Amino acid sequence: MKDFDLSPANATCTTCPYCGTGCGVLAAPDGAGGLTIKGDPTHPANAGRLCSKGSALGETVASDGRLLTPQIDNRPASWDHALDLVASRFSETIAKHGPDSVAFYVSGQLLTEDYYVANKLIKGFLGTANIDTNSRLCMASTVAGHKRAFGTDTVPGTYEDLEQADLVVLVGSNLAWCHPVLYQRLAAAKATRPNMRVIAVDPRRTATTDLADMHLAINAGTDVALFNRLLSEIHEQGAVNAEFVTGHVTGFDAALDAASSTDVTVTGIPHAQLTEFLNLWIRSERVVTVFSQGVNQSDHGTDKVNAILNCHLATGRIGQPGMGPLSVTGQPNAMGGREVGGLANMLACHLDIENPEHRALVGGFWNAPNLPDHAGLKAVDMFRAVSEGRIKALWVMCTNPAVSLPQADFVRDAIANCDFTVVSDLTATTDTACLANVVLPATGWGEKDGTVTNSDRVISRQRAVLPKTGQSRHDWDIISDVARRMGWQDAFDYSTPAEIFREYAALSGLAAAQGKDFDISGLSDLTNSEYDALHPTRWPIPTRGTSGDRMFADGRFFTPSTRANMLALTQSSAPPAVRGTYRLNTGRIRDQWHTMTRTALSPRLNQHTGEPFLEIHPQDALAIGLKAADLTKVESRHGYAILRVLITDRVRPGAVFAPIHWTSEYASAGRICTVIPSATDPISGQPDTKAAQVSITPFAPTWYGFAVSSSRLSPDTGYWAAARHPSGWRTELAGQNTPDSWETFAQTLFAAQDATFSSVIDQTRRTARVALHQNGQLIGALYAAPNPVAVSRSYVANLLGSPGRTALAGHPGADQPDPGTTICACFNVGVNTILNAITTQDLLSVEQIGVALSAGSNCGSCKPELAALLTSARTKTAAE
Ligand SMILES: Nc1nc2c(c(=O)[nH]1)N[C@H]1C(S)=C(S)[C@@H](COP(=O)(O)OP(=O)(O)OC[C@H]3O[C@@H](n4cnc5c(=O)[nH]c(N)nc54)[C@H](O)[C@@H]3O)O[C@H]1N2
Ligand SMILES: Nc1nc2c(c(=O)[nH]1)N[C@H]1C(S)=C(S)[C@@H](COP(=O)(O)OP(=O)(O)OC[C@H]3O[C@@H](n4cnc5c(=O)[nH]c(N)nc54)[C@H](O)[C@@H]3O)O[C@H]1N2
Ligand code: SF4
Ligand SMILES: [Mo]
Repeated sequence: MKDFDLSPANATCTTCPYCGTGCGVLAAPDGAGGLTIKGDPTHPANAGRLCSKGSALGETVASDGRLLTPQIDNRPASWDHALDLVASRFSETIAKHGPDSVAFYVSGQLLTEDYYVANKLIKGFLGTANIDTNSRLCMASTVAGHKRAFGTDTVPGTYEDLEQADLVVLVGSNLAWCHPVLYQRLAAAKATRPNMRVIAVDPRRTATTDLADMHLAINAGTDVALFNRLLSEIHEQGAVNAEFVTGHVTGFDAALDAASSTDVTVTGIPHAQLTEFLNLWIRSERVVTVFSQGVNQSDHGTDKVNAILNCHLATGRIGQPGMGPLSVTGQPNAMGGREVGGLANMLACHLDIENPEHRALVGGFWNAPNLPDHAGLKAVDMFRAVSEGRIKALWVMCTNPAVSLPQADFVRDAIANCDFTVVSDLTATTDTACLANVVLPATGWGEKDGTVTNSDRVISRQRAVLPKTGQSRHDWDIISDVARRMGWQDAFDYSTPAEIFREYAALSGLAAAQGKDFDISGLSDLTNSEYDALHPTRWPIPTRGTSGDRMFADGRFFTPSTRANMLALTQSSAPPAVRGTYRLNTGRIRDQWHTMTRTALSPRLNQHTGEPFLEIHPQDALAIGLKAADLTKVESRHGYAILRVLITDRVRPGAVFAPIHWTSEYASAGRICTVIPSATDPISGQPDTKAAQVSITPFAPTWYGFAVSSSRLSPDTGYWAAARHPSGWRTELAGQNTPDSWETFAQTLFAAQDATFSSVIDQTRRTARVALHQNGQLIGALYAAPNPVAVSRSYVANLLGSPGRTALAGHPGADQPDPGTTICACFNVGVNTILNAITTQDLLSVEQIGVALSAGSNCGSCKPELAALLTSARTKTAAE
């Protein structure tokens, strides 16, 4: 790995475009089309740290595959032509069918300035509130829960609270993989304060639960029962903060009544462990409860959120150092999008669309004639309306709904059949962009300028460090241009993001005068150069030079009475399980980001997990007849996916887990949202993407294969999954018709005219190994067998581009060690190398592994896995 010479003085200070931790990044062009990257030591979120995804950012900015010009019906077009078409089709549709016949579907990855302009155009000028965002799939339950309890969508605490707490409870959060730098901050704090306790509440075992002091393996969907029990216990033990409740809370008695009648046994948490948890929570004054998608993505996610908030309100543990509820946001600008009013039921600056005074205020400020008086359609309903033809013109920006929305096949078909669809993205090959009439090339991270807000309300600048790719344009610029072409020249006469930011900041001052929390009016007169130089700063910022701190320190909330609301909640009962079905939980893996449009471009990020998989308990695998590394068909009435079986007791019997990331770009049938129904939380409209009922059957191919190749293959087999490797590509294959001739099959598969083929075909065992050489170098190899092929994958992939004489063997000779699957993506260190070093060098800690092999010593994302390997190696030694 290269030694970086980046200092804030000669690099660009910007922000990571992935998770809501919001790490500061230093970036400088590397002269080869990429960037060198380092954590920004001055940024308050990360103080120089980065995770594996952040560290690999430089590998994801190359222009290969980027969309260079606008496209109309898959053909290049000029911007003029494309934007005229968009403007005229939206105008005509509105004229003919009314404003509610058009919609925008946007994203928590847009910058605040992009988001503000999109929201202003559709709500202020097109006259409909049909704008929703992928945050509906992500944070909507938290937004609704916060609003019910606090009157506004306010995150009370800061990251420092995590470090100052005596107890941190992680509910439905795989922090070690999904907010790795926050996790590292937590781990570092724990190392200096050993009395600090971390408890993880999650139905399955994860990298996060492995390292927690206690894992409450709760029955999925029963978090309300757990926190209701906690509320009753707080009361029973006399731990209610009577002064706080009397002075600052309403609804305590009703909440307690409802809580007292909850049956906690539905959680399945053993009695002794439950008692320990309750006592620890009650005795620790400084407690932070972190929550994420195991809470939000539920058909009663808002109740889950309020069940947590209730306990903090009853004890007054909010707004003070080291205590409070902390919703960790998913996307880099999930918070900014909420602030700017990107959800269908909000106006900008936390104002409400259904409130006539708020509407008048925003309408007046925008000089907008057309503000709708009702909320727009939420994501799931929006795509239903598209399917039913009620929405006839749709503009999707910075999100990939054909992959990430429940009932993904239904959504894909709805988009394909919509009268007019526009997609703004970086490439034209995403599952969604492929369906659009018009595809507009947006600038990507590294090329654009603006602001984002992270999970603890810190606003940071993203800054351009590279020139624009091709003819791409900034999202705010594209939207403003369309608005001007529709006739609103003055309202959208922006030429810099700074102008948009100033306008937005000024509006927030008016909202604050209405009693709203979000106030950045202190930044409304920034000059362009001050905006460019803006340091990370936490809102509220009512006056220049101030920076926000914890909210609610004075016990005053943003309700009319200034009191917070506790809610009476009942644990909703789970729908009856259908015989023969399994409960499908879905989530993230360490090194991929969402639909992989960027992280899959980095070879090193693809070495950790190279194909879509299904975690299934050994007992269930046995009952279904699935063996390790088999393929399985996961199915519901909405669709199916084909995944690699990973037999593990990390999931419990009856439950399975699959990652959300794979798309048609990287696997034949890896889109897991195809099987997910569109059940939503009735209050927030957030879909429950963690509890589909699915059937699981073997996908019984007649042959399995694995190929490595210098260039990408386009297999036409029953199953395939492709991943980049530093030397080329790795492709998993399987088929239901065994080829008559493996040589012919290989020739078609590799399509390499000038290569020399050598092969070993065993007709009796029905196995085949084929190697391709060109100019004395290995350019491809194929291994096929009737069972999952046992070949040392990283070993043969590493042979690409070398003479590769051992390629046909498929595994290293006795004198060459097989590194095994990559654990440390930064230094490419495999599992076998690590295990071998642990035993031969008597390594006892993650730090010692770092010294011996460098593994874990850069971004630290693999530290949880290193710790797990140490434990397993020690357990093994102890058993020997
Ligand atoms: N590596 C990586 N990091 C990411 C992302 C990514 O794509 N890749 N995406 C970002 C985004 S947008 C988001 S929203 C966040 C999400 O971050 P997380 O919410 O931490 O991630 P998930 O894996 O979706 O789900 C978290 C956990 O919820 C558990 N869970 C499921 N059902 C229940 C339940 O009923 N109760 C409880 N208590 N737990 C349950 C799951 O088993 C899972 O381990 O991650 C962000 N960070
Ligand atoms: N089953 C299941 N489904 C889920 C979830 C789950 O846990 N389980 N999680 C949900 C959650 S929390 C989330 S956040 C969503 C995420 O799902 P999506 O938002 O659909 O996923 P992304 O891959 O982030 O899509 C972003 C798209 O924008 C493009 N893009 C990147 N930068 C820019 C830019 O600057 N401008 C423009 N115009 N385009 C850009 C990318 O190439 C990509 O195509 O998935 C949701 N779906
Ligand atoms: S934790 Fe990782 S993905 Fe999240 S912002 Fe920081 S570097 Fe980016
Ligand atoms: Mo998310």
